[in-house]
Amino acid sequence: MQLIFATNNQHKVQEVRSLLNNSFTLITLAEAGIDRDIPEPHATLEENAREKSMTIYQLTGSDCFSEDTGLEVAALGGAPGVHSARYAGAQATADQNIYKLLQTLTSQQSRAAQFRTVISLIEQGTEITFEGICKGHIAETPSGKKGFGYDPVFIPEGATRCFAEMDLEEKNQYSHRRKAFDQLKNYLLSK
Ligand code: ITT
Repeated sequence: MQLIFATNNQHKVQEVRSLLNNSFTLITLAEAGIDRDIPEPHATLEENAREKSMTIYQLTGSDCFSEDTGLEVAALGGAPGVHSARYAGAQATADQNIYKLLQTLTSQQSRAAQFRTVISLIEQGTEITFEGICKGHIAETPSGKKGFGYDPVFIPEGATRCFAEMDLEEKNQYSHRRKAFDQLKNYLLSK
């Protein structure tokens, strides 16, 4: 079975490729000959994930999936959440987003946070969704150079180091993305 992964984030492609067994063959947008920015205009991860997967399904007619991920900080009412990529501005870098997050949290007691991934799979025009959550907390200062996004400041529950200090194999033991993909793979294998 072949599925197009509707993402322009190469870090996500790398992580998801590391999680594939024989459940399906992943085709990137580049491999499918698609070069376009997919809009994420909505207020929820679920709606944005559907926008991305439906955009590519309508373009190709091929089964595909997308995922939208947000970092949800309890003391900030779930922010940056769906706005995680653009927290410090439309063109913000990961470092700028992290800086804003750490500044915002200086006055907060709780640093509890979670990553939440929503996968939207489109099979012959019909959507099915899967969710993965990784609970943890935001570190006082960034550490590590691995991973991407907020990985230098996120410490998952049960660990003492940030995601950015872990090899991918170790991040996968905890990660939101791995949990959501376990469900996608189980669904595909059970058919
Ligand atoms: P798409 O093309 O798939 O939309 P994106 O980079 O826009 O890629 P998202 O909107 O899903 O992806 O992700 C929002 C941001 O959340 C992303 O840019 C990262 O900064 C951050 N993020 C997502 N997954 C992460 C992870 O596993 N670790 C750290 N940060 C992550």
